[in-house]
Amino acid sequence: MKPTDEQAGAWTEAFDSGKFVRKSSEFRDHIGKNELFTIESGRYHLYVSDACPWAHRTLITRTLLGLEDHITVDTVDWRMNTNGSWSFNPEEEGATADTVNGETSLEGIYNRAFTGWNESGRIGTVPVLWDRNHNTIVNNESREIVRMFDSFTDAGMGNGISLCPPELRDEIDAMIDSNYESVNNGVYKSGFARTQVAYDEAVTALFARLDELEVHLKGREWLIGGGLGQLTEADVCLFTTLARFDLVYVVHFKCNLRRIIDYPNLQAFVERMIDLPGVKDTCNWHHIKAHYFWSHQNINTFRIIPLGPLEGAHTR
Ligand SMILES: N[C@@H](CCC(=O)N[C@@H](CS)C(=O)NCC(=O)O)C(=O)O
Repeated sequence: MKPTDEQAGAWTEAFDSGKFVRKSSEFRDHIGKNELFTIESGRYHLYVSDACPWAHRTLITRTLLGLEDHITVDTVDWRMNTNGSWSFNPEEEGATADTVNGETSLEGIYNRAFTGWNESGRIGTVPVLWDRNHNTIVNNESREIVRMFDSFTDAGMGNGISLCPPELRDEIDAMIDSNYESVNNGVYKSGFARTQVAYDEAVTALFARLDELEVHLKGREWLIGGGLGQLTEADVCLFTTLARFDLVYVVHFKCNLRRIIDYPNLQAFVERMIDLPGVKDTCNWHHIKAHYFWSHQNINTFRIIPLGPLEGAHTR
């Protein structure tokens, strides 16, 4: 049975037997693979929420690849409305106006890209990759946006780093796949579960995978490659979930078998990522914490934002 939007709270996703089921992203074009969307400096724009782990992947990748001068960014307010919509609010610290289209909400962007969007009842997620030339959304799936940014490197932009070298691509994809349902989406499946069975299942799978990753990272710095490994998209995709874990998911999503700080190798991995040049500046701990506890009123009725924890990734 599908709940009404109101029952679903802040989320537009469906529920199946009490399990949270994430909807797939709507815009799936690719810069560089299609004549419409050629690789050009200054043409593409990211709309992000600093709170969102999926959007955070695109911000970190932009930074690590040195694409700040080539891809512009606007940041929504951390308050997601109860219908799941995002607003632009330049008055809020760390948030901006929509500097490209002058919209006041993200729905406005989706409506520009897809006439009738507003009437369709859909809200629109971050991240969004916008094309100034065609005035449309290229893509709103973080994993694909991250991959596209690597092709800017091939076109001679940025600092020349690749986070997805062709010879590691299959390994990277397999690692991202292995972490997606259990960890990245797993925290949401735990937090939004509507039955004990659905919750138990999600949390068990989540921690089983974290246990495996803890072993995998023993004696390594990065998830992929020989020796200590090499930094790739797989690290970025895992990091944005782990960085939010102790601050938010342990309490808000009831992911409390252990904390990341209790896993020495996972904690070292999180700290290593934060210490990479520019990454700490992409971590807006206030937006992250305030967003979840305030926005999901269906699981935190009085919007109380906890004071702790005293230590964790956010104090790095
Ligand atoms: N599959 C998408 C998921 C993006 C997503 O779910 N973003 C959330 C914020 S963390 C959102 O904008 N939710 C608003 C809504 O569902 O209405 C991706 O990886 O880009």
